[in-house]
Amino acid sequence: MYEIDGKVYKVNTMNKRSVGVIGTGFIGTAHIEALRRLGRVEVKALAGSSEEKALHQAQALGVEKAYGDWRQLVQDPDIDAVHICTPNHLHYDIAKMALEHGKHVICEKPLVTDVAQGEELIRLAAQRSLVHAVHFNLRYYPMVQQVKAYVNNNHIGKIFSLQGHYLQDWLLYETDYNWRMDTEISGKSRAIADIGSHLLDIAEYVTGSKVTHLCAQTQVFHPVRKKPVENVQTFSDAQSAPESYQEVSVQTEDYAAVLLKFDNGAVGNVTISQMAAGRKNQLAIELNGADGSLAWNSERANELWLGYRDKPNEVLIKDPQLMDESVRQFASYPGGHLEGFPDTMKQLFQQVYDYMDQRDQGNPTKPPFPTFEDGLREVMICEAILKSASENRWVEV
Ligand code: SOE
Repeated sequence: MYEIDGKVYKVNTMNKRSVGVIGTGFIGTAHIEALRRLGRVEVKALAGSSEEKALHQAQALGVEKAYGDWRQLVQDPDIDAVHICTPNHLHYDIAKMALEHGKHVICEKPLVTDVAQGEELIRLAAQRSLVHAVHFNLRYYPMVQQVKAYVNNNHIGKIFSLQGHYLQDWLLYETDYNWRMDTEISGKSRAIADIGSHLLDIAEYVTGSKVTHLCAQTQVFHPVRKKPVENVQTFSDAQSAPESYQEVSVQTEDYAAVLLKFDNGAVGNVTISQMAAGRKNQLAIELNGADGSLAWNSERANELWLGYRDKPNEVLIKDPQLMDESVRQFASYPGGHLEGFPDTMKQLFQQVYDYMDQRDQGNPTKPPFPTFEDGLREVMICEAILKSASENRWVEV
């Protein structure tokens, strides 16, 4: 209790929302860290693919409850919201059961592995009035928000074209392996669903327009890979000895190149690859408009390039004071204090948990964060890309 100018204040540390995180890999850990930065949320439970893994992780991160089966977490009456950070094939079953048990759901991308599943989850969440979000966190880089603000206030005029890429190199060698190679676990698409979905989400988000038609080519550069006998973590640098490999065939794409048409008349092209040596994890996007251009990439996340025909180009360095007022909230630190990947997650979760509070107080607005509708949108675009590539023609989205 505090008394200031005769008024009594009490910090409420009791009514924290209880959250459960399913998945003990790199992204599950990142969710837990980001959630803890919110203050108003308590990560009460985690679930892993075995009791041993869950216990180990709970111990390492100081989480009270550890479950070796996600169903136990989803049925735990103490849990209000569930974060799904598992391999893709489990997203639908977990989200469905969580919604049926009245939990809000925050799910990793891709939301599901086919459109019908996504539609069902959206119906279910609406019936139960539950909050649903998809982890398109890359929207929340402060400079991506600033791109959107520049587009909204017409800084670069009518947009003619968009170009972008999402490139990684962690799957370059035939000896690189991850569960994402397995169609049963990852779904029919790999590079597009895994990283292309972020890029296409940002493309539609910042331009405020939708892709209507696309024409794609996809490529599997290593149709046979050497799978280590031991399980490998995402982005693991562990090198196994050759005798511990087994050869497996891989059907999902390492690469995709896609031509796009947008409903505002703009056109675009994007390249997605998980086999681009030297590109660790680079999402880049450029918009070319009638009055200027904007370019940003995630490996120089705090810089935004502005290009002009008739005056010198500029680089805006992230600084809340210099950002559009409408998006300053997405930069938590002053200029010169770099923000990155973990901050994007904090910003997304901040909006999701604010929204839950607003709803509880009876003030529902339109969710400002990516929802299951946005998740489904990317699944549809992904299916269209695969269809276009296999039929060798333009398709409608
Ligand atoms: C692996 O490709 C991965 O972790 C993606 O799943 C994430 O969404 C991306 O942020 C980084 O790369």
